[in-house]
Amino acid sequence: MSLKAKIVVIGCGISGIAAAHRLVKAGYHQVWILEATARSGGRIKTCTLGDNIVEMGANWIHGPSEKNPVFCMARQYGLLDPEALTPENQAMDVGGHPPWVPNFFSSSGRKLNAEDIYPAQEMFFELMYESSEFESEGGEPWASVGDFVRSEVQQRAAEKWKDIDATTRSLRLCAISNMLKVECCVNGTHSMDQVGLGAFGLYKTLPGLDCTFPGGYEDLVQNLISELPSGSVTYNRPVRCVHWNNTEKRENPVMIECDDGESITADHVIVTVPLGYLKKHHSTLFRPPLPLHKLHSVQRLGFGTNNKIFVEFDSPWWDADCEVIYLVWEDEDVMVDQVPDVQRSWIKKLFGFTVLKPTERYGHVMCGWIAGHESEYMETLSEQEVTHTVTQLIRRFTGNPTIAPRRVLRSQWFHDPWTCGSYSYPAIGCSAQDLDNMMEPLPTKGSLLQPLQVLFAGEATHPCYYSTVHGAVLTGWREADRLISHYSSSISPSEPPKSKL
Ligand code: 6YU
Repeated sequence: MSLKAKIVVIGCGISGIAAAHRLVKAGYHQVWILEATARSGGRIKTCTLGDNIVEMGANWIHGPSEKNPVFCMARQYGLLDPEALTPENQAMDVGGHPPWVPNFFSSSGRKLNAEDIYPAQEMFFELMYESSEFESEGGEPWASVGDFVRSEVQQRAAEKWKDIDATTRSLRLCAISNMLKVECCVNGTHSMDQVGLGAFGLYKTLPGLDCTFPGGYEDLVQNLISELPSGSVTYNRPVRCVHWNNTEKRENPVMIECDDGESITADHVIVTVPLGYLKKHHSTLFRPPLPLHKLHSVQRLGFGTNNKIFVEFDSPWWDADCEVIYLVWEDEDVMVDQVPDVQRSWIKKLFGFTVLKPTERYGHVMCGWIAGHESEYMETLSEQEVTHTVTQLIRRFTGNPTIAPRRVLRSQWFHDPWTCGSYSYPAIGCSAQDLDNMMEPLPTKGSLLQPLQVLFAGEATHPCYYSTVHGAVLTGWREADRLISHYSSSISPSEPPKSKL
């Protein structure tokens, strides 16, 4: 009888799809997804640049190994290259920092000797590792990861690099600024000064060398959607308000009000909208409003912007084995990851480019990465302005005034009205409790009201894999399982009434 429960999922990103998929597989046949846009996938978004496939959102399977559900599904659907499937690839544990072959260029147009920079990289990785230890150790000597890094580099550099020449030493400090900008992209934050030192270690990595989907990340989405009954997803149907504890229609405790005026009743709703959207719209999205402790966690958790700028060339200007290009500004030896005048020099926040590999598949395409307010400003510029600024940047750093991109394409996640940024991070003042609060269903425990009216999934509700696709999938499954076990443990489940969407 419980299989007749009417369940509405808000959002057709991977967490919403995973939730619906799990429920349908368990035999629930009144499961519907309401999606604001005309497409499935949310922050998984595969596009094309000329003949090339490019990912505007999620790019890699982070930690492709047995415990990663994205890896397991992708393997099952036959979506991965053979190298990604090898036991060696799955066993590689790189702690979230893939060992890419770098090229370093400086703002005076020089290709730098990587050997000069490696000691700075080594020190920085050590500090990242140490930053992640405070969560389990308790206590935090500094409020943010940025503060900790700056203070420790100053001390350690004074000791370890005391015998090296001033120019190399200054260059290494400039390289640390570059690495902080990389971390801003990884963490999806404006500045590492906003990432809580004590909470940084909440994020956990999985073994496995990151891999991509040769046919595009959306292949995973399409495979899962094809296993849902047709008509399960309603597109272009933004939800305006979730009325829970809906006393007027007692048989269905939840009433979902859509932007187009349509109202849909349900026994349960699984909300998977991004944290950025929640931050902006929580006050109108829920009636009654979210309980204070949940609302405070929505406000405390960080949700920043990380954008990509894809650039295609006729021929490469980087080494054949190069996998990442770092751009080191020689005036940044004070270890900064924020640009003072965003409008004039937003491009200084772009840390560099990853090179799309293999070349036979992608041609000569690189992906520029830029986080924070500078990235949000970049979104407001025309594609021509972005192309012009990126071209000037590359010419300056290579010292080659003739380099010209063939095509440029950038993402605009901050101005996407249904996402409002890229992904979540543990901001200063956050703790594991905030992620617990995020995933807590409504009404909250102890209430005598009908349970599990509103459930919460989505990347920002995972206790340790937030900001990832695998984290999002696991939260969708978690909330589906919560409902499945609720009904299977009920002694006499009440049959929800028949109703049509
Ligand atoms: C990963 C990666 N990756 C790059 C960039 C981005 C992200 N991620 P969705 O938003 O997908 O779905 C919600 C839906 O709801 C959506 O369709 C909306 O339209 C809809 N909606 C909203 N409002 C609505 C309403 N009112 N009514 C109806 N519908 C509504 N993850 O694993 N590998 O390489 C990257 C990357 C540029 C933007 C990523 C990556 C993040 C994932 O994309 C993201 O988590 C999931 O897709 C989210 O799915 P969802 O279902 O929750 O929401 C220490 C420490 C370090 C911490 N970080 C380290 C990890 C770094 C993460 N790295 C990311 C890097 C890249 C490159």
